[in-house]
Amino acid sequence: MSADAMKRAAAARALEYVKPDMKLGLGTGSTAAHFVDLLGEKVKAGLKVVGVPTSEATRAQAESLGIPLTTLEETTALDMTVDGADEIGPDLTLIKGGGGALLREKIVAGASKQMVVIADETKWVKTLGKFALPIEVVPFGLGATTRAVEEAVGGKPCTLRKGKDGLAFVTDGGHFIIDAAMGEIIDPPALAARLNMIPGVVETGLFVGMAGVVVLAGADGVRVVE
Ligand code: ABF
Repeated sequence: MSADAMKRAAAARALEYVKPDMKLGLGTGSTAAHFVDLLGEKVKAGLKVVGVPTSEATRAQAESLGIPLTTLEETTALDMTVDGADEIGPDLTLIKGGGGALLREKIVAGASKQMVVIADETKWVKTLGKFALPIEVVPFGLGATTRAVEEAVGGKPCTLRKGKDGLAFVTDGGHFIIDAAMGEIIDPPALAARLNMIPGVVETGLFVGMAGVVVLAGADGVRVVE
C-alpha cells in the first residue's frame, strides 16, 4: 500500500467518529486533506456538520467541497478535531507544524472536546525529536528570539523556515517559523513550558495531552491507539 493510500485509510477510519450535527475542527496537511475530502462526500450525501478550518488551505478545500464552515467566534466549542501530525509518541504527545499551521491547529484542537489524529505508521516514534520541532515566532526581534530559543534547546541547530521563494515562510497568522533540530526530546512538557516563556515565541509544535485517539494506517491495516 502506498503512503497516500495509508493516509486515506486512516482518514476513512476517522470518519467513523463523525456523528450528525457535530462541530468539527478540520486539520491541515495531506492526511487531513483526505479526511476533508471524504467528509465532503458525506456532506454531499446529506450529512449535517459544520467545520472550523485550521488553515486557509483547508478553508479553500472545505469551501470547494460545500462543507459548511463557522468560526471560533461564532462557535466557541467544538465536538472533535481531526488532524494529522509529523510525529506521534507512545503517550500521544505530538510534534506538529511541518505544514506551518501549528498555531491555528492548536487553538482549534484546544477548543475541541476530542482530538483524533490520523497518520501513516511512519509517524509513530518511540521518542519525539527526529523531526525538527517547529516553533512559531513573531517577526519582530527575530534574532534575539532565535538566540533565546537556541539557549532553551541546549544549543541545538535552529533554522528559520524559508518558503519556495527563498524568503522567510510566513504563517496564516503573519508569523515566522523556527525549526529546532532537537534530536531527542526527553521531557516534552518541560521543553514546551521553557519555550513558551520566551517573549517572541507564539507557540510550539509540541501538542502535550491534546490527542485522545490516534488512527494509524500501515501495510497490515488500520489500528487505533487511545
Ligand atoms: C498537519 O500537517 C501538521 O501539523 C503536520 O505538520 C502536517 C502533517 O502533514 P501530512 O499529513 O501531509 O504528513 O497536520
